[in-house]
This record gives sequence, structure tokens and C-alpha cells, in this order.
Amino acid sequence: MTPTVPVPAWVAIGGNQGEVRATLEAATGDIGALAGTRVLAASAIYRTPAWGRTDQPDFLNGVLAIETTLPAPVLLEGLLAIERRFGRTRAADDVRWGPRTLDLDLLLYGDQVLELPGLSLPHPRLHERAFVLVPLAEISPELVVPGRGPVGQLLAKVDASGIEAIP
Ligand code: PH2
Ligand code: MG
Ligand code: MG
Repeated sequence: MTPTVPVPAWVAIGGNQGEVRATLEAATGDIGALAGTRVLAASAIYRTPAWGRTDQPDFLNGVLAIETTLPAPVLLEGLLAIERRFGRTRAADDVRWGPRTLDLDLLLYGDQVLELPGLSLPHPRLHERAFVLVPLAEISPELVVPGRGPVGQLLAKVDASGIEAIP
């Protein structure tokens, strides 16, 4: 259903290939330019040790708070189109959790709990990823992740060592 009132949503941004800082800034502009969408808050950009596969360069990560009148699947399609614009490929031999120029993950869409092919809300691994929770807690410390709890409590349970904001 298309919301008529804007829905708050949170998007994780990250990458570890190419001019990542410039890519993240440009992608943030592109997200704000999606139909019916604006960026309400952007976290600092953090340098984060690679999670899941450690044999790759550090990532830069951040989180955006947005509001949008796009339905969640349409918002997701817009995010994937922006990834492609910045050189993101999804080849059959891409390694899971491997290097990427740009990764845009829809973390939360209002308080919706949803399972569609290609779209799970809240993002199923958000609560275990310090590289998401640190920037999310910076901009939305009071946020409660449906089924998981307050962001601050989730952050207290993960190892955030090695994560630092970059100037
Ligand atoms: N993304 C991955 C795999 N590992 N590690 C960090 N620190 N940050 C990421 O964004 C990241 C990752 C695949 O999406
Ligand atoms: Mg990701
Ligand atoms: Mg992704």
C-alpha cells in the first residue's frame, strides 16, 4: 500500500572499494532525490573492520534516517538502482560478505515486520552488526527495533572495538 503520510525509515550505507567516502556522499544525495523521499539525519562516517569475511579492506559505514512516501519494496528497488549506478555488480560468483563499492541496506521501515523475497524487515542481521548499530545509535538512540529492543541495548551487546568516526 502506498503511504500518504511519510514513513520514517533507516538505511545503512557502506563500501570498501574505490573512492568510498565520495561514493557515500553522492549516494546520500541520490537517496534524498528519490521520489517522495528526504534525508532527515546522516550519521558520521565510520571506519569499521570487515565483518563476516576479514580478508578484505576496512569498510566505511554510516546510517541515514529518511522519510518516504514510497512503499518499502519500491524504496528498496530505488536503493538497488543507486548501488548499480556506483558500480555495484551482483555477479553469480560474488562472495557473500565480500568487497563492494556501495552497499545500501534498508534497515527499518517504520515499525513494519515483513518477509518478502529479497526484503526482510527489520534487516535480519542489524542487531548483531556493530558497524550498523554504532551509527544508528548516534542518530536515533531511542529507536526500538521491532522484535529486538532499543538500539542502545543492542549496541551494548556487540563488540564495537576498532570502529571509529573519521573526520
Ligand atoms: N558489509 C558486508 C560484509 N562485511 N563489514 C563491515 N565492517 N561493513 C560492511 O558494510 C560490511 C562488512 C557485506 O554487505
Ligand atoms: Mg550489507
Ligand atoms: Mg546489501
